Amino acid sequence: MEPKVVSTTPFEGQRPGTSGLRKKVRMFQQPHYLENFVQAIFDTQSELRGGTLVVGGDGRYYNRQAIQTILRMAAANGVNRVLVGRGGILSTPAASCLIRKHKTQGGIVLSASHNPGGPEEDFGIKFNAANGGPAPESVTEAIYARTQTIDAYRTLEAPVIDLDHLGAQRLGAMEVRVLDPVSDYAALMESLFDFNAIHQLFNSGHFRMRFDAMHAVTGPYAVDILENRLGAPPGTVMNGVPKEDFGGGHPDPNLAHAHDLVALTQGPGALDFGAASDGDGDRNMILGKNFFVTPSDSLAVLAANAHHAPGYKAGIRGVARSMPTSQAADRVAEALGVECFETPTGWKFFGNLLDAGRITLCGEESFGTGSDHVREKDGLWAVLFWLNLLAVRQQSVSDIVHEHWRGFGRNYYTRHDYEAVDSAAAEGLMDHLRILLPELPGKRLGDYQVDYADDFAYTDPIDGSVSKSQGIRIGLEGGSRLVFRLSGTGTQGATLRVYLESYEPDPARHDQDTQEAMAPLVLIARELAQIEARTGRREPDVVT
Ligand code: VG1
Ligand code: CO
Repeated sequence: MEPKVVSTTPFEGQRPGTSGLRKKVRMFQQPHYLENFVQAIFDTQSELRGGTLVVGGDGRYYNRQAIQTILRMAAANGVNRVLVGRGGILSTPAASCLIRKHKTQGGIVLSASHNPGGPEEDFGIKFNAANGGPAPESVTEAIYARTQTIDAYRTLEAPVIDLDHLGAQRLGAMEVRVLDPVSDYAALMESLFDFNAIHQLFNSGHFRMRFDAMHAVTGPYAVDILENRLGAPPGTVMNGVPKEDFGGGHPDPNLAHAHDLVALTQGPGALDFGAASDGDGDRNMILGKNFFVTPSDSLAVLAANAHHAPGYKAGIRGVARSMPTSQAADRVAEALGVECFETPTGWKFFGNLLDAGRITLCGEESFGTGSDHVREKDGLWAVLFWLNLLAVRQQSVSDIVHEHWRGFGRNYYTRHDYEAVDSAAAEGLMDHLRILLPELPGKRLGDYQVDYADDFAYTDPIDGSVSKSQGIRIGLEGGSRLVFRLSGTGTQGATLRVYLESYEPDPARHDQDTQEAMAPLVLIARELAQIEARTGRREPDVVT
């Protein structure tokens, strides 16, 4: 098994986006496409030579083939050992957990997260560093730069590695160890949450829940943790068998895509609790009986109640949220007297703050919540945190959130997505907003006066790196906000995201319908950005 060197030429557009390189499967299947990107990782991350690498993915179409390619290339590039999840399966948070627990030099995670899977759909790859987190921009930029000059990659001629049986195998001089993808992760969860209290809640006879794994990676994790370890009745996990095409759906846990689960929490006979996770297991949706918890509120409620979970009983050090996430968590941080950070979209921006011990909890409006236990957002972790809270507080989801609003006020929140918009039109819309920015402060928009308007830039408080143009932020009097940005995870045209937030301190006004409460702001956003004129779209494709 001699390493061989294969000549290649660069592909355009291999710059990682919000979370790795995501493209259509067909793109990845072109000869040398995946190989070039993987070689760029090995060429720029020299500590992998002689080191240990974690490899796994969300099980989508092309996962197994990509893993075989990566294993052969890892062996040819002098990696000493690869830890891979059985069947090639690792949820994103479990990959992060393994990197940290086994102190590896990094990991390669294969996923396009919430995007659909299948031969005509999406695939993705990203590199996580030794802290378990997505590589920071300095690293992703170095990888990208390498893809633009690459002229060869190294691989081995070797038989296919058996990924379906636990144990060690050799590939040239490298060891491939196939691990149970669930056990280390489940043990970590058990160390953070009160499993006895949750067990009792399941046994109380008056608590019914479902977890929707959406035919994606969390199925095996949820069955093991919820049903086997915590004693939830069999069938609690729905759509629990991972499929290469996620059963044809979008594995995106939101009100639009997890409609079956949402229906189970509504009307007569509604469940007490519903939860779902996404393709790679890092997102979560939390539902109560006839009640939806916005991800922004979820972060705020968890921050305010963290001391109820054993892993956080000493309290939290600080909180961070992505810029478009509502400011609900800021109020909690203020009340607790801890720091609060506003970062650009994408989990990679939380890594330094977590490593430095400045924050314990962090979250994004896009159904992402997490803590310093790993360096990725973590879907099942959030679900277990909520179950821990419900078990300890003995209240319904709705009661807990209403009580939270009474104490802190309510941040009404909605996100409107316009998908597969013409890229030039979307860029034009953002440029138009950028030109408007200087004249906005002090101006009236509908009933609101503009406090500030900027193109969000972030200086990392730990390493001083600067990230510019992270979205248009328009702050209105009274704490309301409009935010506009273009997605960095889409694979077709551009996706315009419009994020709207309105603050309501008065408890008498905490039970309005969200879309009704937000309607005036929605109109302002549409007009200001000239959405219909510039994109031809009257209505958003997805409202969450
Ligand atoms: C989206 C979300 C962002 C999230 C990212 C990756 O990015 O908005 O908050 O971190 O997806 O999540 P964008 O650039 O499309 O808005 V996941 O679960 O797809 O890894
Ligand atoms: Co995801």
